[in-house]
Amino acid sequence: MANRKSQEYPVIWLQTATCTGCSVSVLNTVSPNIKTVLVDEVIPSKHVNLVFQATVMAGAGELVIHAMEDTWHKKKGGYVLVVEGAIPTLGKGQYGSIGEDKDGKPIAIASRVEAMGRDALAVIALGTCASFGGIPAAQPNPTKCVSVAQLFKSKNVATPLINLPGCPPHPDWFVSTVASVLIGGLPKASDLDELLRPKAFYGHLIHENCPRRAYYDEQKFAKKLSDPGCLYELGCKGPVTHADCATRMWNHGTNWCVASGGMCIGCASEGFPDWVSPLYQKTADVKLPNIAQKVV
Ligand code: FSX
Ligand code: SF4
Ligand code: SF4
Repeated sequence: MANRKSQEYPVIWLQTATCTGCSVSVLNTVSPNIKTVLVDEVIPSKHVNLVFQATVMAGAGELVIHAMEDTWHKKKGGYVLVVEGAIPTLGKGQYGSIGEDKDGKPIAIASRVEAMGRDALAVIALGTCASFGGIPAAQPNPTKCVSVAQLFKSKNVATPLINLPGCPPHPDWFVSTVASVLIGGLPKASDLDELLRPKAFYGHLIHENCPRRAYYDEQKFAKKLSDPGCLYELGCKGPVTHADCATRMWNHGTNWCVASGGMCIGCASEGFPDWVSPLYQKTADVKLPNIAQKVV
């Protein structure tokens, strides 16, 4: 347990238009495990206080909404807001709301994220939906979903924002980001790329570190997913997706998409899912070294 002198970092985690896959992924963190992250001192003398997270908190209803709003008002400028999911901007809460106003009317997700984002120390957009819109914002986008960055831009919210895409994101990407904020404060501008992703995790293309890269360079392409060979002609999105899955791997280093005989569908890319669809079709409009003359 965190000791009394430990410095507390309140975290409010809002789930918006999401499948909850981001929560499930982060809860599966192995090292450190989720108990250490949430209950113990993940960094000596500093600990996270997860005030609101609908999937894991024991309470419900007014009690938890009150706890959330209490933290928002009393810790203004001192809490971290995590947003999981895209933000529906159509309607007045019909497509997603959190709590009610004093007249009993639902408070729309978009106004919650805007107001609580404005007062936060920093905002983490967890997952592709929060970072770029993702599946809820895919065409025809019936609820006019936007990313956190798009919402903040339209509402002039200037709070520091970190995007951690991935559908779902790797638990390490979240846990390490939180740990690095506890250790060294907010990331410097040079720690993030132009899409506000930490370069430590998203600094390279999947394709740069893929164990099948030698096949690609030799133009030995798989004809079906279970074949050895590069999966590019079957639709692999590794050449257009920035993430470290090939070296970090998933499930505590057990395996990852390409090594398991599947391919990268580009779940962490800024264009997922519209831009990388059809998933199982070659990305023919990308010019790649040593390949364009043969397959494009
Ligand atoms: Fe789901 Fe998160 Fe995908 Fe989106 O992940 S895993 S649809 S990124 O908001 O819960
Ligand atoms: Fe690996 Fe896909 Fe690149 Fe082929 S196209 S080398 S399978 S990342
Ligand atoms: Fe997503 Fe590609 Fe990583 Fe698989 S390899 S988790 S599809 S970014």
